[in-house]
Amino acid sequence: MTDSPADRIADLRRRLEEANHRYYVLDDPSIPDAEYDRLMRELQALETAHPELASDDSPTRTVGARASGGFAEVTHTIPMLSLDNAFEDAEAGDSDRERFHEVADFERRIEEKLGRKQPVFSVEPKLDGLAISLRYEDGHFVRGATRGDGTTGEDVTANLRTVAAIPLKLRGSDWPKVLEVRGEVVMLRRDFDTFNAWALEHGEKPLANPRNGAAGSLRQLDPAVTKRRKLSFFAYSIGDVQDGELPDTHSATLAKLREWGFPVSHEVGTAKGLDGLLDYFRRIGAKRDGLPYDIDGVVYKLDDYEGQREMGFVSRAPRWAIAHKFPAQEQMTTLLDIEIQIGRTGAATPRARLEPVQVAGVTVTYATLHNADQVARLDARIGDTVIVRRAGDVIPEVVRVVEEQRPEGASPWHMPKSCPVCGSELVREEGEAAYRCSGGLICAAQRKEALIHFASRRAMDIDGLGERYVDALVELDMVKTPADLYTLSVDDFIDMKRRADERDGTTPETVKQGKVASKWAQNLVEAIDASRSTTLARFLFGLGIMHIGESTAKALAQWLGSLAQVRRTPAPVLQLLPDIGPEVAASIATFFEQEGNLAVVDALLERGVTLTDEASPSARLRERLDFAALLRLFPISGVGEKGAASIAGYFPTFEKLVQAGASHWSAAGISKTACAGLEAFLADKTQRQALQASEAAMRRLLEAAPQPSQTSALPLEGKTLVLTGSLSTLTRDEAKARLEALGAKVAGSVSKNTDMLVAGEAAGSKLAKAQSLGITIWDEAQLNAFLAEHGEGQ
Ligand code: D41
Repeated sequence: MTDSPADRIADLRRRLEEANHRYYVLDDPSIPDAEYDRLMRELQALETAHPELASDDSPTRTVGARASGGFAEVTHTIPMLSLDNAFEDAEAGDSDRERFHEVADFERRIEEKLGRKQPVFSVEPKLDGLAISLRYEDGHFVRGATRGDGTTGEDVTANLRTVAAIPLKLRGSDWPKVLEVRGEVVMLRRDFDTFNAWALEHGEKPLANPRNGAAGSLRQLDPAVTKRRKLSFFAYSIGDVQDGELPDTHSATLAKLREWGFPVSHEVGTAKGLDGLLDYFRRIGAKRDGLPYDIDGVVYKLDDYEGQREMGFVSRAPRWAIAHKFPAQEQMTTLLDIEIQIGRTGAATPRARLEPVQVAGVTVTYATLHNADQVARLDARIGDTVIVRRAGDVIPEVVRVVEEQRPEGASPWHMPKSCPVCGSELVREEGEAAYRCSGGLICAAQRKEALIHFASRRAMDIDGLGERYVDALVELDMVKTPADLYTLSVDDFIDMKRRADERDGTTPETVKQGKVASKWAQNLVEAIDASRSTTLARFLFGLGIMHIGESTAKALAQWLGSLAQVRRTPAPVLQLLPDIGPEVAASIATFFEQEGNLAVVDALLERGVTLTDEASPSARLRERLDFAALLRLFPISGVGEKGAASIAGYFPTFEKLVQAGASHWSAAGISKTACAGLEAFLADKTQRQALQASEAAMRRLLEAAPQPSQTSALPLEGKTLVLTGSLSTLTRDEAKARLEALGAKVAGSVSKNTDMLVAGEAAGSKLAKAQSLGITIWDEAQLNAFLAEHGEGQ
């Protein structure tokens, strides 16, 4: 920085003014608060060092910008003070006094000036909203104004009247004749979420954060708009007071305000001395993410007014209060590169490599950019100045680009055409945000991820085989697929460690420590061995089949029972299982169609992996698998749900359907269009084979499923049937015997107790009677279909 002080001051003032305008007037901040504070401090320091360069209109003289024009100006009878900030000192040592020396100095100054040890403070969360002042006369709300620059603000009375949290009439009766209450207007997180969900649905611009929500809503010219965006209010101090008594401590005043009907944060309290203040700071810090509103720190205020008067002010800030800020969650840095990460399933995600920057106490070098669309939305370009945010435990993300600071010649970013790890093409699936590497198991990135997933706790649970060892095993080409893990010996692991150490240039501990060092290798081999005995669900989950999470793996295991069944069940049959849609079914079937995958599965079994809980398919498959349900999954024109049911009623297997042919279909009463559709469908070899294979697989599955127990299982148990007319394919006696074998009682005459009439050729009065009684009537074809389906066919 070779600028003259005058140039630098001019530059800082211009940037701060711009930032102020964006923040206060447009509610569209351009730089993070921490950067703003840094610029402000630099300007203050320069102006102090060069008093000749001071100016009355410097941003150091006012806080915030003036009214944006739409609202009347209000001069605060008693100015709204500003708060000094205390930050953590990142470079200081470990003791509280060093780390929090700004707070320690604040507390010590008070102790010294008042000659009191361990003074009592009111302690409060520092809500991140918009400061306002509310004026009450004779208990009625008469005017509300924004803080503005502390001396003049904007009259937002009409909007504040729509804020339900602000009382229009005070409760009780012991309030002063004139009372000004100061506090923060905020948007609660849940109201922010609700509003944004609404905005997204209605194509409106979502709010950037709750603070902007509060500020933007309050400064709406139309109060109806303010009302729709739900705001809240919390009181934290008082201004003008006439004709009335107030308690003599701040904490008691807050209690009074609560009595009079003002919301006061539930987190307010009192604390003694520096230790008490820092305790509170830590307690609120730990609770921060669970609070209903955003806060950016806590505020300490000397509790007794007597002491406050004694401490007095420096310019506009009281010397009896200070804001202790949490480390900033947003920082500005340079985007050095956009790299592509390949995930376990091959998903390609762009991430930002950054000039390292401290964000909330952690060095951030990478931040997520989510996907290619997000990069385009942000218009992030290599070389850009970007804002990174880190909140709680979430992965840091790039939230904004500071376009004003874009270097010349920076060009828009595009997704690369090929995988940075294996060079295979990156493809975008239809309707998906993600690009994927098409390299499958040849891509080392996916290989590592596949192994880490395979070994993970919820999959094969190989204790101790973490990312570090998987990386080394893959990079040294010692392991290509999960099956290779089961061939590794203690010596292999020791060898791996030695080679990895050599490669990294670290001293091989294994050489130094000999026998002791092989203990970990022994443990690993034991853990791998222990994983050989596992469950079908864990094994299926561990294979890392796309779209197959833990619960789908469990369902597959429960319904199908064995790996062999999972392997050979085609997609349409899988789709008949609960919660398995076409995508999931296709993903499973496709996985087991790949030679490479099958080779890995076979190798795993050969190397001793045993599935301890394999069983037969579930008996309940009978409730889900039938030919009609299967037919419905195929695109047969003219055949809907009903059509499929009636086709399957007459022709219960693929073979019967094909053998019967079109003439029998129409003889069985299947409609012309359905017959034509069926014919066209069966003429398509691929379709026909798919149906045939599915039906065969379905039958195999049902055969493998245990028979339901005899007592409950007979399909005609408790039913009374009557036979009439002549049957062409079997005699009456044969029919009777078969029906009885299925549990039916076969009676000679029709009554209201008859459940079903089987009517053959030339049926007469029994048929007429059954019709008049509304009894179910089967023809010979239906009877045969039923007998065939239940194992009593010819
Ligand atoms: O929660 C807050 N944002 C908050 C702001 C608070 N709890 N207390 C505050 N107390 C004061 C003094 C000590 C000056 C009465 C404040 C603010 N001031 C404040 N808000 C904006 C500027 C100053």
